[in-house]
Amino acid sequence: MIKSIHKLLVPKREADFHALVDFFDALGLARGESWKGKRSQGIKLDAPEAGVEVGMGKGFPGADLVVECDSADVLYDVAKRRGFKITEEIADHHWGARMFTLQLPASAGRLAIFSYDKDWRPKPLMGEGKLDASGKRFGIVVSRFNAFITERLLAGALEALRRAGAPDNDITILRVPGAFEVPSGARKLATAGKADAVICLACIIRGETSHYEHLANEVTRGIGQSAQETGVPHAYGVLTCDSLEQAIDRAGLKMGNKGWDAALSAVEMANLKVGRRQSPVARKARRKQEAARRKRR
Ligand code: INI
Repeated sequence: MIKSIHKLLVPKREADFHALVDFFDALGLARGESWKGKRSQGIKLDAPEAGVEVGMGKGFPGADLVVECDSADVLYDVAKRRGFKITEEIADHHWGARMFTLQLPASAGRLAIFSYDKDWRPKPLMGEGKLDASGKRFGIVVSRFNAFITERLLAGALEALRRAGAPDNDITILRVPGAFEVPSGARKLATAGKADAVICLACIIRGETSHYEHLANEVTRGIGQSAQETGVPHAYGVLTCDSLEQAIDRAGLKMGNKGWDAALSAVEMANLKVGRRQSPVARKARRKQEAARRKRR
C-alpha cells in the first residue's frame, strides 16, 4: 500500500534550499518531518491531500507542481506582496477554478495555484432581515390593562422603531382593553394593509388572575394565528410574569424592555426575504468588480 507521494526539489545551493522552504512556508504548507545529516538535509512540507494526476487533452496548467488551496486570490495577494515571480496572472478557468502560476525560487520549475470558486457549487440560500425600519410601516397593539407596565413597553417599542429609522407617521398605535383583545387588534392592523409588521404588547401577571394560564395561552395562540392567517409578521411583546416586580424588570426604561425587543424583531421580520441565487451573469460582474478592487489596492 502506498503511504505518501513526494515531489522532490533538490537545489544545489544552501541559499536556494532556504528560499524554497521559505517560499512554501509563505504559501501556508505545514512543516512536517525534517532532518539534517552529514550528506544531506531536507524538510517535508505537507498538504492534507496529495496525489498523482494523469491527464490528457487541453487546459491543463503548464506547471511542474499544482497546488489547490481555499482561495487562489488570497495566495495571489501573498505571492504579490512577497515579490514572487508571477508567470500567469490570476484568472477564471473553464473548469470552474481561479488559477495563477508562478516561478519557483532556485529555478525549481513552475507552480500552479488554484481554488475552486465555491459559488459554482450549489449553496444553501440565505435570508436574513436587516434592522432597518425606513420605508416600512408598523402597527402596535397595546393593552390598557396593567398600563403602568404596558406604557413602558410601548415607550421601548417606539424608541427602538425610531432608532431603526421609522418616522412617526409610519407607525399606527391601537389600544385595546386587555391582553385577551390583543390578537383581535393585531388582526385588524394586519388586515388593514397598513403594516409590514405588527407589534403586540401586553402584560399578564399570575397573581392577578386565577385564569392566568388560560389567558396567556389564548393570547399567544391568537397572536400566532393572526400572523399565520394574515401573512403579516407579528412580534410577541407580551409579558407573562409571576409578580409585578418581575414585570417592572422586563419593562425597564434603560435596560431590558420586552417592547424594545419585540420592535426590533418586527423590523427584522418586515425586511425578511428569501435570498435569490445569483445568475451566472451577475456572478461574473461581481468577480470583475472584485478584480478591479484588487488592482486598485
Ligand atoms: N388582562 C391583561 O392584559 N393582563 C392581566 O393580567 C389580566 N388579568 O389578570 O386578568 C387581564 N385581564 C383582562 C382580559 O385580558 C380582558 O381584557 C378582559 O377579560 C375582557 O375581555
